[in-house]
Amino acid sequence: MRGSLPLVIALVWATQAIAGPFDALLRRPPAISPQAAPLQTPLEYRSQNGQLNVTLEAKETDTMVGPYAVRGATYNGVYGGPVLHLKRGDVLHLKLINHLAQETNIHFHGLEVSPLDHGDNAMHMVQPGETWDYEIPIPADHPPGVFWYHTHGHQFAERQLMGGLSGTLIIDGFQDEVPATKPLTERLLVLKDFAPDKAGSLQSVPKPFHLTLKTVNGQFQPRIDIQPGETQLWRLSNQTANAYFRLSLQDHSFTIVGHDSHPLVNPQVTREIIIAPAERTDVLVTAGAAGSYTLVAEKTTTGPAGDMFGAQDLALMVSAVDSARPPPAPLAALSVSANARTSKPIPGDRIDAERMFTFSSDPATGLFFINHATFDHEEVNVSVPLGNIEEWTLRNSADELHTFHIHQVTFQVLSINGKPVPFNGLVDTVDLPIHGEVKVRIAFTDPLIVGRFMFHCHILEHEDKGMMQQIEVYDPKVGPMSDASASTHQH
Ligand SMILES: [Cu+2]
Repeated sequence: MRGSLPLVIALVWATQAIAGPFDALLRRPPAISPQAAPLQTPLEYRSQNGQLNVTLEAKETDTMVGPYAVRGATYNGVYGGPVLHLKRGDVLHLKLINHLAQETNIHFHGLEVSPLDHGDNAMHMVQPGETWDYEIPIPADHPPGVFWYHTHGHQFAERQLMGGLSGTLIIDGFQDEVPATKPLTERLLVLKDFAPDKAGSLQSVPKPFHLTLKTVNGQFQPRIDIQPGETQLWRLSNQTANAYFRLSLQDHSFTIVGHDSHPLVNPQVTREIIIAPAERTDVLVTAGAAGSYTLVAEKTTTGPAGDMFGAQDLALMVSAVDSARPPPAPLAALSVSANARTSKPIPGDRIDAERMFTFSSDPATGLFFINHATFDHEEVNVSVPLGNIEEWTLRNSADELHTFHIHQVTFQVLSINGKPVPFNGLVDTVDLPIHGEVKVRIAFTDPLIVGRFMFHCHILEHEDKGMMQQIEVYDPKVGPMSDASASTHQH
């Protein structure tokens, strides 16, 4: 079935919205009115008594993105994606019904859970008209944070995800790990980017991405309310197929307190945050004097051979006294609880294997490779005995960025271009600089992760065109199911 069915996601233009308004939008976005609709959280589902039972119907959907009528593919009709709330120790029962004309499935990004059977099994495809029941027990000691789930249909992932097939999964408890954030108003900001072609079709994703609609929680240019002097916790999740976000907030700075769900050991104050596809960033924002401040997505580029994403005003932060709410309390000193598991480095006193992966592309064929091979559903590329702690060198030999992500585990970034990186929390995604390399340490030590899963570039155009490999973590008492790792070095 793979590759054989056309994806029918079309954009239906609002009568007045032929290319002109989109072009105008990208040259100079309209100023956002303080009367804009307030930022909302999309459809939410919360676990009860240790269970979350939810049915997600993947279907083509006509929806409004601001003033623009678009046709995407959504879960339960919500372009911004339903939000699933769970607690550690809960079990997620998720029924996926595929109403699309092509295969799809769901991957639970960042969760350290089983990849087998009805678990986080991104190898299993759900055919058109079929239903699949995911059962994801969240371990009692699982790190809390903002995770997300999305389609992982190889060769369809870019278009399906851009059309809307993603959502957020929050495991409660981040605020317990960073106690100063407990009293703060928490906001989820899901960043998406929709790029129709000029004919109004997402049948093929247009290049370059000169027409894009950037949204927050599926809303076009919403308003974010805050009081002067108030600090809020904004939890940003990049749920785009390909787009990097470079965010600035007029007259304000951000304090980064979390990355990829996990607390930063050392919070960072910055005027600008860059969020790669699939990454999550938790920031504190303290509002200045009463007034309106624009949250801007600045222009980004992924390199000479990559893509350009135009600037757009994303949202308007409106700072105003709200007499219905208590005046904001000062922020307590930031520190990370000793219980935060992902805030401890991975021990490096015993490294069981070192491997090298080169991320490359061929402009002539448009294919993308890891170690000179495109993804093969049938082939296990790396075989790892459970218990290994490994160091991987990830080399980018292309004229554009790649974004490394591996399922089932978090990892530690050791160095970027040979320069040691001070430990600042574990991550599940890392940017590979152009013609550069990143060294990471990964602990394949949790018995839950035994099975086959993937690592890949999270620029989904690249993943769809081959930049993905399969890994097997096996129980050494049983032995590997496959004969892999011939192409990588072990010692
Ligand atoms: Cu890539």
